[in-house]
Amino acid sequence: MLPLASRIRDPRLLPIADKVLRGERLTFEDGLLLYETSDLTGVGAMANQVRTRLNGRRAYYVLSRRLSYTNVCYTHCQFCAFQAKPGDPKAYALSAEEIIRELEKPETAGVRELHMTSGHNPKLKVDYFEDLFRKIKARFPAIHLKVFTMMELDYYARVSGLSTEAFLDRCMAAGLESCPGGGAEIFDETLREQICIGKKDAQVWLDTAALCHRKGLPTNCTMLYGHIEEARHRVDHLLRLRDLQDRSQAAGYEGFLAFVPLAYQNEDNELSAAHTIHETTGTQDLREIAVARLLLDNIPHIKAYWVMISPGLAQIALSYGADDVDGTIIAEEIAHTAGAKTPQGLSQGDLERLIREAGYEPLERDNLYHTFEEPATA
Ligand code: V47
Repeated sequence: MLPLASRIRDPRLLPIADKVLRGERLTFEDGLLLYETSDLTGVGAMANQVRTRLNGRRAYYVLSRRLSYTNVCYTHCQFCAFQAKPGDPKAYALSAEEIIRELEKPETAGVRELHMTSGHNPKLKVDYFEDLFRKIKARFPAIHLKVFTMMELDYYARVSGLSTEAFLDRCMAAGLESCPGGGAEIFDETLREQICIGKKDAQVWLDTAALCHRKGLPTNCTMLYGHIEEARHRVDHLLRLRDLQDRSQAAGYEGFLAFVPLAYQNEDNELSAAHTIHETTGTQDLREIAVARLLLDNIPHIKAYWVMISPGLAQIALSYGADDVDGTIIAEEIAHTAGAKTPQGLSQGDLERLIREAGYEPLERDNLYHTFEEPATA
Protein backbone atom coordinates (compact mmCIF):
# COMPACT_ATOMS: atom_id res chain seq x y z
CA MET A 1 0.00 0.00 0.00
CA LEU A 2 1.20 3.54 -0.77
CA PRO A 3 2.50 5.43 2.26
CA LEU A 4 -0.24 7.45 3.96
CA ALA A 5 1.36 10.84 3.22
CA SER A 6 1.25 10.14 -0.52
CA ARG A 7 -2.53 9.94 -0.37
CA ILE A 8 -2.89 13.37 1.24
CA ARG A 9 -3.35 16.44 -0.97
CA ASP A 10 -3.84 19.13 1.71
CA PRO A 11 -0.41 19.71 3.34
CA ARG A 12 -2.14 20.98 6.51
CA LEU A 13 -3.22 17.37 7.12
CA LEU A 14 0.33 16.00 7.21
CA PRO A 15 0.91 16.64 10.95
CA ILE A 16 -2.39 14.85 11.64
CA ALA A 17 -1.26 11.93 9.46
CA ASP A 18 1.93 11.73 11.57
CA LYS A 19 -0.15 11.55 14.72
CA VAL A 20 -2.37 8.87 13.17
CA LEU A 21 0.67 6.78 12.26
CA ARG A 22 2.09 7.16 15.78
CA GLY A 23 -1.32 6.36 17.36
CA GLU A 24 -1.40 9.80 19.02
CA ARG A 25 -4.59 11.48 20.15
CA LEU A 26 -6.05 14.24 17.95
CA THR A 27 -7.03 17.64 19.34
CA PHE A 28 -10.08 19.90 19.00
CA GLU A 29 -8.20 21.95 16.36
CA ASP A 30 -7.29 18.78 14.45
CA GLY A 31 -11.00 17.93 14.43
CA LEU A 32 -11.90 21.34 13.01
CA LEU A 33 -9.34 20.93 10.24
CA LEU A 34 -10.68 17.47 9.37
CA TYR A 35 -14.07 19.10 8.79
CA GLU A 36 -12.71 22.14 6.99
CA THR A 37 -10.35 20.59 4.46
CA SER A 38 -11.58 19.82 0.95
CA ASP A 39 -9.24 16.80 0.92
CA LEU A 40 -11.88 14.25 1.84
CA THR A 41 -9.96 11.34 0.36
CA GLY A 42 -6.99 12.32 2.56
CA VAL A 43 -9.24 12.30 5.64
CA GLY A 44 -10.66 8.97 4.48
CA ALA A 45 -7.19 7.46 3.98
CA MET A 46 -6.24 8.37 7.55
CA ALA A 47 -9.50 6.96 8.91
CA ASN A 48 -8.99 3.79 6.89
CA GLN A 49 -5.52 3.42 8.42
CA VAL A 50 -7.08 3.43 11.90
CA ARG A 51 -9.97 1.18 10.83
CA THR A 52 -7.53 -1.37 9.42
CA ARG A 53 -5.38 -1.26 12.57
CA LEU A 54 -8.42 -1.88 14.79
CA ASN A 55 -10.64 -4.11 12.68
CA GLY A 56 -8.61 -5.39 9.69
CA ARG A 57 -10.90 -6.19 6.71
CA ARG A 58 -13.73 -7.25 9.01
CA ALA A 59 -17.20 -5.72 8.60
CA TYR A 60 -19.83 -6.63 11.18
CA TYR A 61 -23.59 -6.92 11.02
CA VAL A 62 -26.31 -8.27 13.32
CA LEU A 63 -29.63 -10.00 12.71
CA SER A 64 -31.80 -7.42 14.36
CA ARG A 65 -35.35 -6.24 14.75
CA ARG A 66 -36.26 -2.62 15.43
CA LEU A 67 -39.44 -1.97 17.40
CA SER A 68 -40.99 1.07 19.09
CA TYR A 69 -43.37 0.28 21.96
CA THR A 70 -44.96 3.74 21.84
CA ASN A 71 -44.84 6.88 19.74
CA VAL A 72 -46.45 9.01 22.46
CA CYS A 73 -43.89 11.58 23.50
CA TYR A 74 -44.03 14.46 25.95
CA THR A 75 -40.77 16.05 24.85
CA HIS A 76 -40.61 18.28 21.81
CA CYS A 77 -37.78 17.39 19.47
CA GLN A 78 -38.12 19.55 16.38
CA PHE A 79 -36.30 17.02 14.18
CA CYS A 80 -38.60 14.11 15.09
CA ALA A 81 -41.42 13.07 12.77
CA PHE A 82 -42.23 9.92 14.73
CA GLN A 83 -43.66 11.41 17.93
CA ALA A 84 -47.40 11.78 18.58
CA LYS A 85 -49.13 13.70 21.33
CA PRO A 86 -51.85 11.91 23.38
CA GLY A 87 -55.18 12.12 21.57
CA ASP A 88 -53.49 12.15 18.15
CA PRO A 89 -55.19 9.46 15.99
CA LYS A 90 -51.77 7.95 15.21
CA ALA A 91 -50.75 7.72 18.91
CA TYR A 92 -50.14 4.15 20.12
CA ALA A 93 -48.62 2.14 22.95
CA LEU A 94 -48.14 -1.60 22.45
CA SER A 95 -48.92 -4.19 25.10
CA ALA A 96 -46.44 -6.95 25.88
CA GLU A 97 -48.76 -9.40 24.09
CA GLU A 98 -48.81 -7.25 20.94
CA ILE A 99 -45.02 -7.07 20.96
CA ILE A 100 -44.71 -10.84 21.40
CA ARG A 101 -47.11 -11.35 18.46
CA GLU A 102 -44.92 -9.02 16.37
CA LEU A 103 -41.84 -11.06 17.31
CA GLU A 104 -43.59 -14.32 16.42
CA LYS A 105 -43.98 -13.23 12.79
CA PRO A 106 -41.90 -15.36 10.39
CA GLU A 107 -39.74 -12.42 9.27
CA THR A 108 -38.39 -12.07 12.82
CA ALA A 109 -37.18 -15.70 13.06
CA GLY A 110 -33.46 -15.93 13.83
CA VAL A 111 -33.18 -12.37 15.15
CA ARG A 112 -30.51 -11.99 17.83
CA GLU A 113 -30.97 -8.35 18.80
CA LEU A 114 -34.20 -6.56 19.68
CA HIS A 115 -33.49 -2.82 19.57
CA MET A 116 -36.35 -0.85 21.14
CA THR A 117 -36.55 2.90 21.59
CA SER A 118 -39.67 5.02 21.67
CA GLY A 119 -41.27 8.22 22.85
CA HIS A 120 -41.47 9.51 26.40
CA ASN A 121 -44.92 8.23 27.43
CA PRO A 122 -45.85 8.96 31.07
CA LYS A 123 -48.29 6.02 31.17
CA LEU A 124 -45.47 3.48 30.89
CA LYS A 125 -43.81 2.81 34.22
CA VAL A 126 -41.21 0.37 35.47
CA ASP A 127 -43.71 -2.49 35.92
CA TYR A 128 -44.65 -2.25 32.22
CA PHE A 129 -41.00 -2.72 31.22
CA GLU A 130 -40.32 -5.49 33.76
CA ASP A 131 -43.34 -7.41 32.54
CA LEU A 132 -42.43 -6.81 28.88
CA PHE A 133 -38.79 -7.88 29.27
CA ARG A 134 -39.69 -10.99 31.29
CA LYS A 135 -42.30 -12.06 28.73
CA ILE A 136 -39.94 -11.54 25.79
CA LYS A 137 -37.13 -13.42 27.53
CA ALA A 138 -39.46 -16.30 28.48
CA ARG A 139 -40.66 -16.67 24.89
CA PHE A 140 -37.37 -15.82 23.07
CA PRO A 141 -34.48 -16.50 25.47
CA ALA A 142 -31.85 -16.04 22.74
CA ILE A 143 -32.90 -12.51 21.85
CA HIS A 144 -30.63 -9.82 23.30
CA LEU A 145 -32.60 -6.87 24.72
CA LYS A 146 -31.09 -3.55 23.68
CA VAL A 147 -33.53 -0.96 24.96
CA PHE A 148 -33.81 2.73 26.03
CA THR A 149 -31.93 5.81 24.99
CA MET A 150 -30.22 7.55 27.91
CA MET A 151 -33.02 10.12 27.84
CA GLU A 152 -35.66 7.39 28.04
CA LEU A 153 -33.88 5.83 31.01
CA ASP A 154 -33.87 9.17 32.81
CA TYR A 155 -37.53 9.85 31.88
CA TYR A 156 -38.99 6.43 32.68
CA ALA A 157 -37.12 6.33 36.00
CA ARG A 158 -38.61 9.71 36.94
CA VAL A 159 -42.20 8.81 35.96
CA SER A 160 -41.77 5.56 37.90
CA GLY A 161 -40.71 7.53 40.99
CA LEU A 162 -37.31 5.79 41.04
CA SER A 163 -33.69 6.84 40.79
CA THR A 164 -32.18 5.95 37.43
CA GLU A 165 -30.02 3.38 39.19
CA ALA A 166 -33.00 1.68 40.85
CA PHE A 167 -34.90 1.71 37.53
CA LEU A 168 -31.90 0.14 35.80
CA ASP A 169 -31.52 -2.50 38.51
CA ARG A 170 -35.10 -3.60 38.04
CA CYS A 171 -34.94 -3.58 34.23
CA MET A 172 -31.62 -5.45 34.21
CA ALA A 173 -33.03 -8.08 36.57
CA ALA A 174 -35.91 -8.49 34.09
CA GLY A 175 -33.61 -8.94 31.07
CA LEU A 176 -32.25 -5.57 29.83
CA GLU A 177 -28.77 -6.27 28.40
CA SER A 178 -27.53 -3.13 26.65
CA CYS A 179 -28.68 0.27 25.46
CA PRO A 180 -28.69 1.90 22.04
CA GLY A 181 -27.01 5.23 21.49
CA GLY A 182 -29.93 7.43 20.49
CA GLY A 183 -31.17 10.61 22.12
CA ALA A 184 -27.74 12.29 22.27
CA GLU A 185 -28.57 14.57 19.32
CA ILE A 186 -25.93 17.32 19.59
CA PHE A 187 -24.55 18.19 23.02
CA ASP A 188 -24.11 21.95 22.58
CA GLU A 189 -26.57 23.49 25.05
CA THR A 190 -27.52 26.48 22.86
CA LEU A 191 -28.39 24.23 19.94
CA ARG A 192 -30.35 21.84 22.13
CA GLU A 193 -32.62 24.73 23.14
CA GLN A 194 -33.45 25.13 19.47
CA ILE A 195 -33.76 21.53 18.29
CA CYS A 196 -34.99 19.56 21.29
CA ILE A 197 -37.04 21.79 23.54
CA GLY A 198 -37.97 20.08 26.79
CA LYS A 199 -35.33 17.37 26.46
CA LYS A 200 -32.88 17.13 29.36
CA ASP A 201 -29.48 18.68 28.83
CA ALA A 202 -26.41 16.95 27.50
CA GLN A 203 -25.00 16.30 30.96
CA VAL A 204 -28.00 14.08 31.78
CA TRP A 205 -27.29 11.99 28.68
CA LEU A 206 -23.58 11.69 29.62
CA ASP A 207 -24.20 11.01 33.33
CA THR A 208 -26.76 8.32 32.48
CA ALA A 209 -24.35 6.67 30.04
CA ALA A 210 -21.64 6.76 32.73
CA LEU A 211 -24.06 5.10 35.16
CA CYS A 212 -24.90 2.36 32.63
CA HIS A 213 -21.19 1.71 32.13
CA ARG A 214 -20.60 1.48 35.90
CA LYS A 215 -23.40 -1.07 36.11
CA GLY A 216 -21.72 -3.16 33.42
CA LEU A 217 -24.31 -2.30 30.79
CA PRO A 218 -22.65 -1.61 27.41
CA THR A 219 -24.13 1.24 25.40
CA ASN A 220 -23.68 2.83 22.01
CA CYS A 221 -23.47 6.54 21.26
CA THR A 222 -24.74 8.71 18.43
CA MET A 223 -24.62 12.22 17.03
CA LEU A 224 -27.34 13.83 14.92
CA TYR A 225 -25.67 15.84 12.14
CA GLY A 226 -26.64 17.69 8.99
CA HIS A 227 -29.17 20.15 10.50
CA ILE A 228 -28.28 23.57 11.98
CA GLU A 229 -25.06 22.55 13.74
CA GLU A 230 -21.56 23.63 12.71
CA ALA A 231 -18.23 21.80 12.68
CA ARG A 232 -17.25 23.14 16.13
CA HIS A 233 -20.43 21.64 17.64
CA ARG A 234 -19.67 18.25 16.12
CA VAL A 235 -16.07 18.25 17.35
CA ASP A 236 -17.27 19.28 20.82
CA HIS A 237 -19.83 16.45 20.78
CA LEU A 238 -17.29 13.82 19.72
CA LEU A 239 -14.75 14.93 22.31
CA ARG A 240 -17.33 14.82 25.11
CA LEU A 241 -18.01 11.19 24.12
CA ARG A 242 -14.27 10.45 24.03
CA ASP A 243 -13.81 11.98 27.52
CA LEU A 244 -16.59 9.87 28.98
CA GLN A 245 -15.21 6.75 27.34
CA ASP A 246 -11.78 7.52 28.86
CA ARG A 247 -13.35 7.71 32.30
CA SER A 248 -15.41 4.52 31.86
CA GLN A 249 -12.43 2.56 30.53
CA ALA A 250 -10.07 3.92 33.24
CA ALA A 251 -12.53 2.57 35.81
CA GLY A 252 -12.39 -0.85 34.11
CA TYR A 253 -15.71 -0.80 32.24
CA GLU A 254 -16.37 -1.61 28.60
CA GLY A 255 -18.29 1.62 28.03
CA PHE A 256 -19.36 2.50 24.51
CA LEU A 257 -19.22 -0.33 22.02
CA ALA A 258 -19.99 1.67 18.90
CA PHE A 259 -20.54 5.19 17.65
CA VAL A 260 -23.32 5.78 15.12
CA PRO A 261 -23.45 9.07 13.19
CA LEU A 262 -27.13 9.80 12.44
CA ALA A 263 -27.73 11.75 9.21
CA TYR A 264 -30.61 14.18 9.71
CA GLN A 265 -33.72 13.14 7.73
CA ASN A 266 -35.45 16.34 6.74
CA GLU A 267 -39.09 15.55 5.95
CA ASP A 268 -42.25 16.10 7.99
CA ASN A 269 -40.57 17.71 10.97
CA GLU A 270 -40.61 21.19 12.45
CA LEU A 271 -36.88 21.75 12.18
CA SER A 272 -36.85 21.46 8.40
CA ALA A 273 -40.06 23.49 8.18
CA ALA A 274 -38.41 26.35 10.08
CA HIS A 275 -35.01 26.26 8.32
CA THR A 276 -33.80 25.43 4.85
CA ILE A 277 -31.96 22.18 5.48
CA HIS A 278 -30.91 20.01 2.57
CA GLU A 279 -30.57 16.25 2.69
CA THR A 280 -27.06 15.28 3.76
CA THR A 281 -24.77 14.52 0.82
CA GLY A 282 -22.52 11.52 0.24
CA THR A 283 -19.35 13.46 1.00
CA GLN A 284 -20.84 14.86 4.21
CA ASP A 285 -21.85 11.37 5.35
CA LEU A 286 -18.44 9.89 4.54
CA ARG A 287 -16.67 12.73 6.33
CA GLU A 288 -18.73 12.13 9.51
CA ILE A 289 -17.72 8.48 9.53
CA ALA A 290 -14.05 9.31 8.91
CA VAL A 291 -13.81 12.13 11.46
CA ALA A 292 -15.50 9.94 14.07
CA ARG A 293 -13.01 7.11 13.44
CA LEU A 294 -10.11 9.55 13.83
CA LEU A 295 -11.32 11.44 16.93
CA LEU A 296 -12.95 8.55 18.80
CA ASP A 297 -9.73 6.61 19.28
CA ASN A 298 -11.14 4.75 22.31
CA ILE A 299 -14.44 3.52 20.81
CA PRO A 300 -13.91 0.17 19.10
CA HIS A 301 -16.58 0.31 16.37
CA ILE A 302 -18.01 2.92 14.00
CA LYS A 303 -21.31 2.13 12.30
CA ALA A 304 -22.35 3.08 8.80
CA TYR A 305 -26.10 3.18 9.40
CA TRP A 306 -27.41 2.22 5.97
CA VAL A 307 -30.98 3.25 6.85
CA MET A 308 -29.98 6.92 6.96
CA ILE A 309 -27.12 7.06 4.44
CA SER A 310 -28.23 4.32 1.98
CA PRO A 311 -26.83 0.80 1.57
CA GLY A 312 -24.61 1.95 -1.33
CA LEU A 313 -22.89 4.65 0.67
CA ALA A 314 -22.55 2.31 3.66
CA GLN A 315 -20.42 0.08 1.39
CA ILE A 316 -18.06 2.97 0.61
CA ALA A 317 -18.06 4.06 4.26
CA LEU A 318 -16.33 0.76 5.07
CA SER A 319 -13.21 2.29 3.45
CA TYR A 320 -13.69 5.58 5.35
CA GLY A 321 -13.47 4.24 8.90
CA ALA A 322 -16.68 2.24 9.42
CA ASP A 323 -16.47 -1.44 10.36
CA ASP A 324 -20.14 -2.19 11.07
CA VAL A 325 -23.28 -1.80 8.94
CA ASP A 326 -25.75 -2.29 11.83
CA GLY A 327 -28.27 -4.96 10.94
CA THR A 328 -31.26 -6.42 9.16
CA ILE A 329 -33.62 -4.15 11.19
CA ILE A 330 -36.80 -5.42 9.43
CA ALA A 331 -39.11 -2.52 10.32
CA GLU A 332 -37.45 0.86 10.89
CA GLU A 333 -39.81 3.74 11.69
CA ILE A 334 -37.98 6.79 13.10
CA ALA A 335 -35.96 7.61 9.97
CA HIS A 336 -38.73 6.53 7.61
CA THR A 337 -41.39 8.80 9.11
CA ALA A 338 -38.84 11.62 8.57
CA GLY A 339 -38.39 10.79 4.89
CA ALA A 340 -35.75 8.04 4.62
CA LYS A 341 -36.04 6.47 1.14
CA THR A 342 -34.12 3.31 2.03
CA PRO A 343 -35.79 -0.09 2.54
CA GLN A 344 -37.23 -0.73 6.00
CA GLY A 345 -35.03 -3.78 6.36
CA LEU A 346 -32.40 -5.81 4.50
CA SER A 347 -31.92 -9.58 4.49
CA GLN A 348 -28.81 -11.29 5.84
CA GLY A 349 -27.93 -12.17 2.23
CA ASP A 350 -28.24 -8.50 1.18
CA LEU A 351 -25.92 -7.37 3.98
CA GLU A 352 -23.32 -10.05 3.24
CA ARG A 353 -23.37 -9.20 -0.47
CA LEU A 354 -23.00 -5.47 0.22
CA ILE A 355 -20.01 -6.10 2.45
CA ARG A 356 -18.31 -8.65 0.16
CA GLU A 357 -18.74 -6.50 -2.93
CA ALA A 358 -17.10 -3.62 -1.06
CA GLY A 359 -14.06 -5.88 -0.53
CA TYR A 360 -14.60 -6.72 3.15
CA GLU A 361 -15.20 -9.88 5.14
CA PRO A 362 -18.80 -10.06 6.45
CA LEU A 363 -19.04 -11.26 10.04
CA GLU A 364 -22.32 -11.86 11.76
CA ARG A 365 -22.03 -10.64 15.35
CA ASP A 366 -24.15 -10.55 18.46
CA ASN A 367 -24.75 -7.34 20.32
CA LEU A 368 -21.44 -7.56 22.16
CA TYR A 369 -19.43 -8.20 18.97
CA HIS A 370 -18.99 -11.92 19.50
CA THR A 371 -19.07 -13.53 16.07
CA PHE A 372 -20.55 -16.78 14.81
CA GLU A 373 -18.71 -19.46 12.84
CA GLU A 374 -21.80 -20.65 11.00
CA PRO A 375 -24.38 -18.33 9.43
CA ALA A 376 -27.53 -18.24 11.59
CA THR A 377 -30.47 -20.14 10.17
CA ALA A 378 -32.89 -17.29 9.61
O1 V47 B 1 -32.93 8.74 19.25
C1 V47 B 1 -34.83 11.22 15.39
C2 V47 B 1 -32.56 10.21 16.00
C3 V47 B 1 -32.42 8.15 16.96
C4 V47 B 1 -34.39 11.91 13.40
O2 V47 B 1 -27.29 2.37 19.05
C5 V47 B 1 -33.26 11.23 13.88
O3 V47 B 1 -26.83 0.86 17.56
C6 V47 B 1 -32.14 11.59 11.91
O4 V47 B 1 -30.52 5.92 17.93
N1 V47 B 1 -33.19 12.29 11.40
C7 V47 B 1 -32.86 6.71 16.74
N2 V47 B 1 -32.15 11.08 13.16
C8 V47 B 1 -31.81 5.91 15.95
C9 V47 B 1 -30.70 5.44 16.84
C10 V47 B 1 -29.82 4.35 16.38
C11 V47 B 1 -29.78 3.96 15.06
C12 V47 B 1 -28.94 2.92 14.67
C13 V47 B 1 -28.16 2.25 15.58
C14 V47 B 1 -28.20 2.66 16.90
C15 V47 B 1 -27.38 1.92 17.91
C16 V47 B 1 -29.01 3.71 17.32
O5 V47 B 1 -32.57 8.82 15.73
C17 V47 B 1 -33.22 8.98 17.92
C18 V47 B 1 -32.79 10.38 17.50
O6 V47 B 1 -31.56 10.67 18.09
N3 V47 B 1 -33.56 10.86 15.13
N4 V47 B 1 -35.35 11.88 14.34
C19 V47 B 1 -34.31 12.48 12.09
N5 V47 B 1 -35.32 13.20 11.57
